[in-house]
Amino acid sequence: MATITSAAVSIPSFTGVKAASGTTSKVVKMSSSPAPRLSVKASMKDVGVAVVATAASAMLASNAMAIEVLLGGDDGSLAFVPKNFSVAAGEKIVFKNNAGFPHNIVFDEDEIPSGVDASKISMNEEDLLNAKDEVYSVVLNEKGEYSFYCAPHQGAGMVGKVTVN
Ligand SMILES: [Cu+2]
Repeated sequence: MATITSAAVSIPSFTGVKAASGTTSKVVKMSSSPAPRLSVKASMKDVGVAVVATAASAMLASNAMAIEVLLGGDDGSLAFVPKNFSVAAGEKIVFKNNAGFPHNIVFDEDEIPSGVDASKISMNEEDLLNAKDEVYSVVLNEKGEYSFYCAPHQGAGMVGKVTVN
C-alpha cells in the first residue's frame, strides 16, 4: 500500500517570500500570474511537478493579498482613496500614485500602536513619489490603529487611517 507522506507534498521556501518583501520595500509591479506557463508536452513526471507548482502559486496568491490605496483622487482631490480602511495583520498595503503628485506616506509616531517604529514603516519626509503609478508598499504586523499623512499635503487634509485587525 502506497502512502504519501506530508513531506512529499510540502512546498519549501515560500515562507521566505513574505520575509523578503520586508516592511518598506518599493514594489514596481505585482504580477498577477506568478506561475510560469506549463508546456503541453509535459511528460508524466512533469505533470507531478505541475501539480505542485499550481499549489505553490495558489499559496503565493493568498500571500500576495493586498489592498490598494490611491494617492490623489480621480477628481484631483488631495486625498488617500480610501482614507479610512482596515486590513488583516500581515496584509500588504500598496499606496499607488494616481493624481496630484508628488505624494508620500508618513506614519504619525504618536498615532500608531506602541512599540511600532514609525520610521520603519514610513517613507522619509523628503522622499516623494513623483510618477504616475509609482507605489510604496508596507506590511503592518501589529494590530491597532495607525494614522498617516502625505507630508506635502498634510495641511490640505491628505491624511488617512488604517485599522489592522
Ligand atoms: Cu500628497
